[in-house]
Amino acid sequence: MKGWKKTALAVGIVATTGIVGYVLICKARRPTYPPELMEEFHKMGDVNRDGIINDKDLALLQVAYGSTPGTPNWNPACDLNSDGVVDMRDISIYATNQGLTFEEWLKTKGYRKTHTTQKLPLIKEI
Ligand SMILES: [Ca+2]
Ligand SMILES: [Ca+2]
Repeated sequence: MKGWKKTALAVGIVATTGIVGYVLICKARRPTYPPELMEEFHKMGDVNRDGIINDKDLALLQVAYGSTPGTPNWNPACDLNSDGVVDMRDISIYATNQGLTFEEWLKTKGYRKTHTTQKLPLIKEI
């Protein structure tokens, strides 16, 4: 998902008179969304937690359909309403929100996206 996780990696090789070294610069961008927001979106139907409610989530719901804790196909991530069974109530939650992305949903809540950029230490070896 765009904006969910971005990683930039730059590698350069430096060659000077008989000395070969490398410089490695990494920048990692990670979302700073509160975990409770991500959990709330998960419970709206984002079973696989990839930031979009789509057919991949439906496929997981179908596999777990009819299951309860202890049955072979039980997947607690599919129990969207946390009632201990994966059934039509969970499918209904999914269907209501199908197609929604995490960022679209955040906009409806008036939440502004912020990211932190973590600059990793410069590694230089000669
Ligand atoms: Ca998903
Ligand atoms: Ca359920």
